[in-house]
Amino acid sequence: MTVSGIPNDGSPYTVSFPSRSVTWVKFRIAGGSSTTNVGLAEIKVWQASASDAALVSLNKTVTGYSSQYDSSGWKATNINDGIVNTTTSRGWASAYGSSSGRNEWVNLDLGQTYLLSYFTIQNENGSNRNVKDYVLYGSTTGAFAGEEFVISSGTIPSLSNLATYSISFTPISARYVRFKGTSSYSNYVLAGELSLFGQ
Ligand SMILES: [Ca+2]
Repeated sequence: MTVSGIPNDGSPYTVSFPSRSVTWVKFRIAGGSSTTNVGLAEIKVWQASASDAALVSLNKTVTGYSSQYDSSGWKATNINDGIVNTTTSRGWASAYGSSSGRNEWVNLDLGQTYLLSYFTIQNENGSNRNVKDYVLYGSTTGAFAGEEFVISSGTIPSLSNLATYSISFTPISARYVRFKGTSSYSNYVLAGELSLFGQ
């Protein structure tokens, strides 16, 4: 990025920009203030904090799913529509099956790459039927054909009606994500709402 207006009186100058994941930074001087000598007393690069993260998955495109219980109240696109517990959108539920050994997933295209740092799962209303063991994958291509990487995995507790559970992880960049459930507290891999937070 191009920066201009750096003061010449010793006072600090703060430059904000969208977060990026990088290993190296280069500061190149393009012009000085008044002499042929230019310099810089100090440069500090700040790490983005989780508190800067915003909801980045709301109503983003569902690009695929393993199964859905029906095409209305429990369809895959209900997983990130911001709605829980209405007759038209109760959440995403997989097809009926065992409570373990499942491979049920929903893929999302976030529209651009974000530095993701945490997600929340909100349970449906009525009973504790939510997803239990999960893996959240990321991908830069959306293929999920071997190029994907694990963002976070673990166990979500049994949640009461409409309860929300938050899981943080080491921030990582991804545009495409797959939320996979391998077990559940019911015969459905189910989430009222999945919310991804990043910047
Ligand atoms: Ca929903």
